[in-house]
Amino acid sequence: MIRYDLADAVATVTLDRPDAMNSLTAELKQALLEALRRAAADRAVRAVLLTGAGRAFCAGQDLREHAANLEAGRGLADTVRAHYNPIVELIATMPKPVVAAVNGVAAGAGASLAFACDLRVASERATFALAFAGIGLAPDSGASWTLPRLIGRGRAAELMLLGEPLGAARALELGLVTRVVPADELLKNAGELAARLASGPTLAYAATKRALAYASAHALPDALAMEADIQDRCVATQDHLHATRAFLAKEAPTFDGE
Ligand code: T3D
Repeated sequence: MIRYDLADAVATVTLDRPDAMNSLTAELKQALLEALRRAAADRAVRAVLLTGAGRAFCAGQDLREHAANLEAGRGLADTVRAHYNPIVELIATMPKPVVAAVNGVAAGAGASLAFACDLRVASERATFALAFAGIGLAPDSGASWTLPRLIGRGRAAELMLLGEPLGAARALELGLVTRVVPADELLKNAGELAARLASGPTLAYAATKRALAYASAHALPDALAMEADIQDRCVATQDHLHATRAFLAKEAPTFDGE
């Protein structure tokens, strides 16, 4: 259900349930959470790539399992709190960059997973569908937090209320994705981007994620104070010292992530 591959300091986590468009059962969500925890904790991993097998990135909640829960009177079976929330929080806060390689449709919570990542590379075949309202639900898995921050409240409200799918080209226009590439080049392209990040200043990237998250919910004086604290830590890293020396020596910097 989940494939986990580590190469060149990049952990590639693949949702691998293509017959059901990588829709999320409780078992798959638990496996995804464990794979992400493994990647977050492993110092050998300096970037993460999240993608889907087959023609979908992720079709969101498995609606067959969901229907069975409804019929049995279990409602959501606590999956939002037990699975979706910790998955999204971990993607957003793990101290290393996470890149989504969006290979096909990303619907409902599948779209939310992509939005939680730091960067999104989309195949020309990718679509994003805020499918929640279509089945009488509100956005979850962080979409109400991430999407307005990515494309603005007005656009986010339109996508969420109307639920119409958004193609890759339009997603690029809106700034929802970093780049759009031919389908057969997606993994190579997104993999190269993840590898580039994995050879960068990992601690500074972690600090950048923290600063962005903090600043999005605080006033300027607080954000300035946080930047000062964060910079105190970055300035003490080996990567900063070596990169500064490399600049003065007119050499390309190399970063060890320390
Ligand atoms: O716990 C909770 O439930 C709360 C949390 C909710 C979070 C959410 O994610 S809510 C949103 C859930 N997702 C959706 O509403 C999307 C449902 N799927 C679709 O709208 C369409 O399938 C797609 C737009 C994703 C793709 O359309 P298309 O025409 O390319 O493919 P298809 O023929 O509809 O689907 C192919 C197969 O995948 C099909 O199975 P079959 O008939 O060949 O055996 C279809 O049933 C299956 N599939 C697609 N999405 C899901 C799914 N099976 C289970 N759950 C799905 N979400």
